[in-house]
Amino acid sequence: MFGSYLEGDFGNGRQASAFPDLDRHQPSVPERPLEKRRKYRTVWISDVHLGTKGCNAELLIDFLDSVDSETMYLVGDIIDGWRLKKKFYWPDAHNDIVWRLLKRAKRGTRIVYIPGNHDEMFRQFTGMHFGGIEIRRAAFHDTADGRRLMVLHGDEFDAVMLSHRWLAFVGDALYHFMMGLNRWVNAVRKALDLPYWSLSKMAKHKVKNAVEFIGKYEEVVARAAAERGVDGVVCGHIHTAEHRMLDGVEYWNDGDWVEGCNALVEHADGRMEILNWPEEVAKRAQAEQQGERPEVAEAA
Ligand SMILES: [Mn+2]
Repeated sequence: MFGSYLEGDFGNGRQASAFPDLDRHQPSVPERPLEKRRKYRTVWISDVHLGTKGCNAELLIDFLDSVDSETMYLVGDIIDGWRLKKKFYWPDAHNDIVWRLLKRAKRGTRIVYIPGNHDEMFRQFTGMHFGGIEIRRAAFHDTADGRRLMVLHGDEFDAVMLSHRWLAFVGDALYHFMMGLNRWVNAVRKALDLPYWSLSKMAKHKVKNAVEFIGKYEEVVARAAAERGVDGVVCGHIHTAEHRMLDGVEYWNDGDWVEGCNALVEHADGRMEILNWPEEVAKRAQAEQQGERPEVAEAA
């Protein structure tokens, strides 16, 4: 009866086709078939920054359509609330990603979402479930070979690294604000007959120390993991995919989907690997060019 109402003539010459398609549930980029996906035990991704132009949605969609896992950790900064608050930006591709994550949870993948600092608005939902997705402040993951890993976004350590805290803001609007402040500071200095002093130049000089900063960050995170008595730690936040052993503690960073486009995966036997998705796409294209059937390549 309801169906005939939707499909019927409204009596005013308007056909029901003008009615929105209430059954539409497909993403704008159609999902690729499930059978050809690589299977992993666990997948970790973070720093996707949905809601910003920086997010590499196309590559992430390709990744999600190529890979499946029993468990998936979303290690923070998935949605960039900071930028969205300033300027609303939400292309269809970003819905396609959310659609794929919800669909994956529905199909049975255990998804644990650990909000980061850019999506800290979701931290208030810690302990709750959303479309089958568990929201946690941090998690402990047991690998197939019996290692225990602490999983967290990693902004927790910004406070420990106070002297470098400004780095969290570089590349963001605050950097521009800082340059504005620079002009203001110098107007005051000029009025006081003091020489020009460049705040942004100092910041740029500090960027050169980024390598040193990253190294120090990794040590701080690994030390915190050691104090917790775990075998290792998985985090994101600094947009630098990495695997290091620090005083017997494994440090893993799953990178980001803004520049690097990396994911961390665990194979069935517990072996872990950082995937660089642009490289994986290039390898796939090369294999296709050589006329290899992907099924054959997979079986090899
Ligand atoms: Mn972050």
